[in-house]
Amino acid sequence: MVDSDLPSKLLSILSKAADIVRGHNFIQVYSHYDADGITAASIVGKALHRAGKEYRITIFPTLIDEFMQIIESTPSECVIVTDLGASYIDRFEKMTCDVIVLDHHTLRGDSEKVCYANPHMFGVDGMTSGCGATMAFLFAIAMDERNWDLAPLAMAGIAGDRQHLNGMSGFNTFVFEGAVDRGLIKPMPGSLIPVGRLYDELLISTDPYIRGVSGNREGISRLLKDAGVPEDRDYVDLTEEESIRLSSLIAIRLIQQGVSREKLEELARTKYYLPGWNTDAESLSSFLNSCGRQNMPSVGIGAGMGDPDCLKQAKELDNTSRKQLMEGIKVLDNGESIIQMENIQWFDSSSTGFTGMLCGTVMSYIGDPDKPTIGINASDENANVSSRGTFSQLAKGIDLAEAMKEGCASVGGEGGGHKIAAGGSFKSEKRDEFLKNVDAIVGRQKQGKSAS
Ligand SMILES: [Mn+2]
Repeated sequence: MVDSDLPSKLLSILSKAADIVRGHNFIQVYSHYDADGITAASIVGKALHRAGKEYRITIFPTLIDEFMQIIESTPSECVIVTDLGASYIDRFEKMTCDVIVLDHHTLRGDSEKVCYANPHMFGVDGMTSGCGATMAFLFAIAMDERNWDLAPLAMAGIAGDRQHLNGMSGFNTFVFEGAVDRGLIKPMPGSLIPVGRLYDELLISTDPYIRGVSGNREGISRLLKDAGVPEDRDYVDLTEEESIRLSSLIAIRLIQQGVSREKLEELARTKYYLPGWNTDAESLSSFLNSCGRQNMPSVGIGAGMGDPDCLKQAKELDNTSRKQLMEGIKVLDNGESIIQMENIQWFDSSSTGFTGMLCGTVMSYIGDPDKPTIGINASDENANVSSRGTFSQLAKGIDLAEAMKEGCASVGGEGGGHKIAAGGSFKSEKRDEFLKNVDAIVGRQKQGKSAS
């Protein structure tokens, strides 16, 4: 694939962004704290470093009014916003400095004044076919062709936003094919078996979450014994027969658990090995994600920009958070913690955090596959809400970006995101009212579809 496969309007926006940056000595970068946001910021940081620019990177957990005010009061004459910003274009327009926004969230409007690139502007789906890191990467290669070596980071961002699940599409294809041609990414066949030392991985892996096995020492020993696989085996050392026996047993257990065909196919997805990082894109994304979640995004940025000590620390943070996530899931998998409403199901994550990640696991492995899952952390004055759906729910008319936007607004909060995964915040005391409203909104969305 060559540049001509990208829309010419996008190329002109990106080259304008590159020109703007070349005209400044110092650039302030703002990004999101998840794996996509951290890879996007690392890519931009590397590109700025190579261009001899001074820069500063600030990471936000989400873009709300309070953080928007911080951005608006920046003394910097040039600002780059990655993996955030789509909802605030009108406010960026009013800023007097140069503003570049590289985002992929739901488009609320274009801009004359802000140098803004979003896949949705070009008929490319920002939920599946171009993420924050993709847009940051396209900007980086517009700055300098040498930045192609940052493609593995973009791939980790793509994996972080789960845009690799159904294969590469849209702008991601451009990044992927160019990186494969350059030997920077090597696709590997998929498997239900977690990568790494099997016993250890089964103890902390939640994708798949195998009921009675994952996080359960006895269960793991029994599964490995039934499959005739020694406990100290590593994924890469499995014989073909061991691999077939083990993946068959895992598949049977997941089917008994009620896991959808959609999810099983997703689990057997292609993995993307990154030779320069000696790991795969999903694992790198998990390392960086854990840094953001544990309030150490700077470690993630350091790791993303290639610092070996930061990468080591990121791996340790990842191990810790995967253990905590497993504990959170085991608590939810007791049959009572997930509360069923007419059109949605929800759980309280106030004591554990990890709201979004728990939401994804509940949706795939524990909850009712027909209802969107909502997780609410109301441990502070302001509650954080996450929601996850499935592609088959979207086909029935459900749109969680709209449901979160409308539901949060109905109780004086703010929300948004993607149709399949969205979130927001509102005053914790409004929790029950919010749930009642979202239940009604999702009900209306389903009715709208069946009526049309
Ligand atoms: Mn993103």
